[in-house]
Amino acid sequence: TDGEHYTRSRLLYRLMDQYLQNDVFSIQKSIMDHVEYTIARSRFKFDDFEAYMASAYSVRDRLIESWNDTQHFFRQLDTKRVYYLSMEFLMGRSLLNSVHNLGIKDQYAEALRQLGYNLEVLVEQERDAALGNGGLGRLAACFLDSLATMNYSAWGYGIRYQYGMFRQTLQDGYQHEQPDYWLNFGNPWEIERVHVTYPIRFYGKVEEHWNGKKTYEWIPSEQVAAVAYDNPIPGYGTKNTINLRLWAAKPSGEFDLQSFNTGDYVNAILSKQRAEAISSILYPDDRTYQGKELRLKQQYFFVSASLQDVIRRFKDHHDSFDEFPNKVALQLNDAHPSIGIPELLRILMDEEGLEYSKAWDICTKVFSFTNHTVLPEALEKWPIELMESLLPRHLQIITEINVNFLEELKRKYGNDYERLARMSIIEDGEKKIIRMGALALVASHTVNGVAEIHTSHIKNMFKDFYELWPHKFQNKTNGVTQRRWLALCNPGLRDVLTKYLGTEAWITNLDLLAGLRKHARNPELHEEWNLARRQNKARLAVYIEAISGVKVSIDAMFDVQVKRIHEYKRQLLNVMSIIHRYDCIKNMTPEERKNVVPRVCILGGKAAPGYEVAKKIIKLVSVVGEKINNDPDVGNLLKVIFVPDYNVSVAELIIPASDVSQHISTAGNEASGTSNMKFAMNGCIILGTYDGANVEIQQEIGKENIFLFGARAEQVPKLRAERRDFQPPRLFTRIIGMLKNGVFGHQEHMHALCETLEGQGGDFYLLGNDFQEYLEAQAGVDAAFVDRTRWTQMSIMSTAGSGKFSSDRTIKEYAEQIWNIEPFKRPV
Ligand code: HBZ
Repeated sequence: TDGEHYTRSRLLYRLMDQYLQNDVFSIQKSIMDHVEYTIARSRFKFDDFEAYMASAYSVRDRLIESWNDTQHFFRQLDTKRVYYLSMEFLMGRSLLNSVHNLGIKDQYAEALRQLGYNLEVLVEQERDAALGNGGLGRLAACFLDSLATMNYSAWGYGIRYQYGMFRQTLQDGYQHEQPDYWLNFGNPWEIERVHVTYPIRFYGKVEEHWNGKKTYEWIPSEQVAAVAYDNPIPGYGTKNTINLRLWAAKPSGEFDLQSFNTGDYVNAILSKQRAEAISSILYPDDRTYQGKELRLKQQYFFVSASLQDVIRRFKDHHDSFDEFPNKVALQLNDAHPSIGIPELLRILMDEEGLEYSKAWDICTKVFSFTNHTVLPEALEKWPIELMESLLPRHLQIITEINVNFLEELKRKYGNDYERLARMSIIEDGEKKIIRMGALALVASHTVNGVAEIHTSHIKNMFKDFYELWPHKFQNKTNGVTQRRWLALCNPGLRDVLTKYLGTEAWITNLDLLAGLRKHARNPELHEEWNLARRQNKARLAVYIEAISGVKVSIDAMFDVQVKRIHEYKRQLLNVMSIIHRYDCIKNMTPEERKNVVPRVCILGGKAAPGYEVAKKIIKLVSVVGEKINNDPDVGNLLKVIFVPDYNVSVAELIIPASDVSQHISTAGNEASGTSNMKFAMNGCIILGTYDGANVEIQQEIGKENIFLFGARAEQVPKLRAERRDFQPPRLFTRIIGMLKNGVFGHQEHMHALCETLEGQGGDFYLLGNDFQEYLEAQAGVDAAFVDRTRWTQMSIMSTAGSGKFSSDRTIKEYAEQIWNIEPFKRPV
């Protein structure tokens, strides 16, 4: 009755007043309740890990409130939502980020202090959520932070891998991979939604039916269930909290009845168990593509679950699909989720009864696609037989898309069969192959590169498509979230920035950093700037000693290269210049040595487990470090450190403590890079090539505040063609000689590595060509470093010029120019 309804509403409103409070006492009470009732420990005795868990659960309670209200708010407004589909989300830790974004960091720190715990210590108890390889996955994580902070109606969709990125250990200088069973002690940040589950089907056959029109019925022979796990993502300075929904594979209840009925009960159970394998492991291959069936299964698994979820949500509010493109934007993070294109068509046609033309029209209005690399080995291509066996209906649909597309091309280009062959989604040849990149391009309304130079390269890489649809191509230069990558990881500098800018508003408006420029010569700022940075270096020095036993001086220049190990990123070039430096020092008189700028060279990064050359480079760093660090003749003038298990948390420690950071890929290979932005923001000087976002960083912070060197991208093809007649510089061959002659031992190993640089077809990444200019740039870095005033000014100017590289700027561009969505801020 109305009366009952009224009473109930009043009750609910009264209960709303009971929302969790954020004063110190309420926080303490909620932490203690979780100690006792969630982790079942005694209020009088719980260790740091248990205190971390209880704190995390208490923060999660607050996230859930905000999450619920935000979702309710969006539902009521029936907002257009963007769904970010990504195989990878490299989130790192959540505790500090959550309390910071919710605006309750100080209260938690104080609440814990009074209880006898230290927030900074508890933070270290958390395991990284490492559900990604590198740049692509971390970009997705930064984007979620910006989407939430800027009040966009957005969800992330991905896979809840049981094993994230492997843990790297070094044994005798060699990389070893250890499983990352990150869920072992429970994950307090997620919410399991046992009722949000969808069937995901594989294999089987397709039947045709005729009832007035031809219809298709897919009769799959395997089924698993996708179960949702929600991870709330709080915005900063807003009440909005958005969602990252990750799917886990579970055995499906129904479907296998047949095998149970055959009587083989035990084997039927065991075969169901295998369902979980689908979401068990993140492929650790960054840009090396192997046509593994499990990977295609993973892609289809998470994309199908996500689309079913999106359509269910849409249908809650709508009876027809006409409005679908006005309510849904689907972003493909690289071509990995592009199996979603035929999946959406399948659902719309086979399950919702739409005609092909109508379904296709919808498809082309909702999908957009980001490309992250021009390396050909990263392009995903699936053998047609694999698709036919795993997803037979999808192969039919892809074929239909392709037939229609080729017809369109014929109308336009006539019988230009070469062009048709280049553009076809299905590559003809001895073995037919499906080009997922082409599929994504044909179906998406927009394709974007991730930095200006990269976008100009993809126009070239997809030349035919660019000629056909120039309007589809856009640039969206990457960005990073300054919440995590400046405010949180560099509290010392944060205070200095806020003091000199007179406001904390830069935390949501990074352009304000430009206001530092007018203080760039202020000696008081110089002093405070350097003090903050020195404290960061001191913290890192403690860590380095703990992991390597090597004591480093914080007066030395910290020279850093941390990123995935890959030949194109040229860690080998860095090591060769270190060897050169060592060689020079060894040949100096004591008088000359007085002028050497002491350096600590820090390298870190993981190699794909099957990437032999990359693994050899890691060993080389260890071997060179071993020799140099123990050479009393060199002392503090040069140290070489390999930091094992580089991940988000280690990056948060290293980046604020770096003086120089290296981004030295062969021009034309690094799509953008995002750590370059993090380093620049934190006042570190970039030493790099004219590649990726380095070019735009230089434009923003000024030529005089950055060291760029080497061949330009447009020269690279010619240089490669001329390799045959190329004579590498004498110093370059000298270093190769030292390696091969056993100066660092391990001769066989060194020979194998040097082989990649020598002979016909060797040195594909042009280390020899760039070596001389690299050494000159390095000398420039040394000269700048000894002039403390100049150096500090460069450092300030780097930070001041970093405003553009906030992911807030990037997300605003996607929202306005690709997704066509608006912000909706939840009222307080
Ligand atoms: O994406 C990186 C780019 O190398 C980097 O320059 C860029 O800043 C970043 C964000 O846009 N790419 C990746 O991390 N990974 C891949 O491109 C990739 C491609 C295919 C794969 C796996 C990884 O199968």
